[in-house]
Amino acid sequence: IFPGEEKAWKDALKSNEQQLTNDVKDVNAQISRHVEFTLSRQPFNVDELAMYQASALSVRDKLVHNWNKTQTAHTEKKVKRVYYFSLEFLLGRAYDNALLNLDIKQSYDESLKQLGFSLEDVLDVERDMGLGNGGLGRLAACYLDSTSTCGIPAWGYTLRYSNGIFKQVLSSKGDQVEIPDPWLESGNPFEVPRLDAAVEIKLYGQASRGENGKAGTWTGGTDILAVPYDIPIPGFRATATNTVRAWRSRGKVSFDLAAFNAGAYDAAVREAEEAETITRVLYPSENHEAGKTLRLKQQYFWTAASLHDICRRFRKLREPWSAFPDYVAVQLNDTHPTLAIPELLRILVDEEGQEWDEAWSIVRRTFFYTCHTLMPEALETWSVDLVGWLLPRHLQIIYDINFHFLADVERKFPGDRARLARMSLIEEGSPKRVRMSHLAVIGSHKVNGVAELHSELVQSQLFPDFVEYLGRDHFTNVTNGITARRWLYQCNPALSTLITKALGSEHWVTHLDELKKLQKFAKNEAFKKEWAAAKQVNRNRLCDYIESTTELKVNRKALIDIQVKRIHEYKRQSLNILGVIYRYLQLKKMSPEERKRVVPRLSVFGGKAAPGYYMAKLTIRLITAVSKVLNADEEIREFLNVAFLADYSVSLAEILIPASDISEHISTAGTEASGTSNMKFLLNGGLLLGTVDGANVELGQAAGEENCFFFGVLEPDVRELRLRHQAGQAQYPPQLLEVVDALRSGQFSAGEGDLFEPLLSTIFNGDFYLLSDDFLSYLEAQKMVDAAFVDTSSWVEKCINTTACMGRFSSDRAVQQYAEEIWNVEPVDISQ
Ligand code: CRA
Repeated sequence: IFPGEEKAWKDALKSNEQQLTNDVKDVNAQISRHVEFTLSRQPFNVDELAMYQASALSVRDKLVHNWNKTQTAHTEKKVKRVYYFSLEFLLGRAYDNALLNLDIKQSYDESLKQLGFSLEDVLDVERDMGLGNGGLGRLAACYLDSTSTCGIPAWGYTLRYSNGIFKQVLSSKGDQVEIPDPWLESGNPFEVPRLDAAVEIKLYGQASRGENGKAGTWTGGTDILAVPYDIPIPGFRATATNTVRAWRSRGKVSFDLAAFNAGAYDAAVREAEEAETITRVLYPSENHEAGKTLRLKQQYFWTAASLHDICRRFRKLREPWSAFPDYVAVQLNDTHPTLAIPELLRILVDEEGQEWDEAWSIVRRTFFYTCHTLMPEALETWSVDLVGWLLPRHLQIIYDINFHFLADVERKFPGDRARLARMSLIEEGSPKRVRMSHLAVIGSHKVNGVAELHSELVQSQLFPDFVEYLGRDHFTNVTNGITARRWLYQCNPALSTLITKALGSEHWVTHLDELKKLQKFAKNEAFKKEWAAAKQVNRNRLCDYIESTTELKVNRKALIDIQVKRIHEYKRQSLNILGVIYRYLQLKKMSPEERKRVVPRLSVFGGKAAPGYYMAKLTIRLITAVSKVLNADEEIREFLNVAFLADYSVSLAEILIPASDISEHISTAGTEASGTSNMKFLLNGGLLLGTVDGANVELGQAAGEENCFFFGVLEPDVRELRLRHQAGQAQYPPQLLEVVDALRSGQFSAGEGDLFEPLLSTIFNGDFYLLSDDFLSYLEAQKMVDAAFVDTSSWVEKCINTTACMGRFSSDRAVQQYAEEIWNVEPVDISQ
């Protein structure tokens, strides 16, 4: 395997390895080598950014070393790998995570000190990899972290958007303003470009079917280059290092010399520009599909490039195609990558000469589909005309799949025309549309929802016909999980240190069930004191952040109540802020003496609104407006304050999550598929205020309902209540009307009484998200929170018991469950 002299190579590689040691002196040398040779700088010329780059590159060297070992082991052992296709990977920052996973943070801290920098400041230079919108993208990041830690061979496939999720700033009026996020501006030391592994991807052109299911053709059209950039994902104290491969689009001919010579300067670069546009920006909406052409191009470009890569790897094994599913499992993260199904079929039939039936069987054993939402506005359909124009061969294949599929449905349910229409891959209408979720369900081996309640609703509400047709076993549940590395060990050193001290080792970081042992300390007064002290460290860190980024002065003893997530009507930030207004109105009625008996409260909000989502943006305006009024009210602000923190991100979450006393997960029952920040807050010793929805249900079962604050209507009642609203028979509680009156008076909108009318009118016109039905029980739950918080000792006990029960919500558990029950992929020991 070595070109040239084996000994020469081995000696050289050995000497490279020896240079990766972690003594401070060696680390100094490694960093300075990058300063001198990679950055080509002199010590006097090193600023924080340069130090970040040089030191991060020295860390990358260590990651790359493990990475190569991992990939070599996987290849030599011919293991089955899982490929996680996700249009979003919300990785956040990589540097601190790598230092902790490799257990070299102390050396770097000391080294940077000696070289004249503070590690903390240098870590702060890194920009978040914001290649995602929210839960779905962060879930992908947590899962890759866990595959590495658990030794499961995995690749993440995604797009390398040159602009990630937009940066959110607030205008002086308190409205959201979106600013681009060109995160790659000063380079990314954590990626490795693989220019040699670029592949060509076709769009448009002409297609023809083969006869009797034989090879068809696809010719003409435009070819675009897909260039991979690899990001190493280290396991915790493990050699195993998996990869996120992110594709960048490039023009095939970057410059048209003939056009340039003819004086057509624009035309000379147009084609390249158009090609590059595919990965120029992440679509900034969550749980909503706009059906834009560029989005479909992104989806095809990404899935085709990824499958190309996977097939190339498979061909090297020289196995028959029927063995493909023995080496390859592809997890489709929501419907976004569904085009992978007709694309693999196309490769097998048109390029590899497989018979249709055999090819379809290979496809169905390769793919697995996770459904992340029930929101009708998020379920993807693409117009048949658009698919046919962009991907003519794929449209034929989709029609052929549909033909065989509907014939089979007809055999099982003869004469049931309505059923055929409901199940068809094509929705009739004008225009006709391809239903991507139907294609994902029948082209996959298993379909899973992301929490128990959601998985049930996926079967009963979304795909009941498919459950009857394919059988119950085709559907399953894997409740989401989070990585304790980032979401406790890294973001909350104060609590992590305490837990490690109590449990005697760091074993819990990779075996989260061990937190159970904390229960025996729940009544230990000394331990409780330390627990509360750790929380105060985190509260102070957040309060410092708030005071340095907003004009607020906050009460550091106040109960910190946090709701951070995308702004969406179904997540009901409006319920929260209406509750805050109610609290304010009551405080105003109290005497100063009475007020002193009230538990002071700091309500923190954060989250981005999709740029075109009017109601969500108005909700932000309402929150910031209330914040201004409260903060200006000298009588009240000590007892109640509201902070809207701009530009919620992974890094900001790392500051917020450890600091909460209460966090709010208050979606209308049946609307939030799982939620994952709920798990993070509880893991960090905050308590849950939530509805009986998504993973809240299982969190409540695990932590014990006595440690959570649940309220609100239950999912089975939602339909009936909505009908009641539509029939105009709904009741509006006086407490809600009091708040509405205050808003209409202009008290929170500088006299502009109708500013928030569009928001209020949704409550009085159908109230789809059932604010009026849940308002009273929400206020009740908040009252119980206040009452419980007064008794500090029993409050801390609840927090300890909650954290102790979070083991099940580890993403290690989730990926192991996927590996065993869905992918049939085994962990690999890299050290042997
Ligand atoms: N928006 C759900 O809404 C869930 C995550 C991850 C979401 C969340 O409740 O926790 O997925 N769905 O499973 C989604 O993106 C396209 O659907 C989300 O992040």
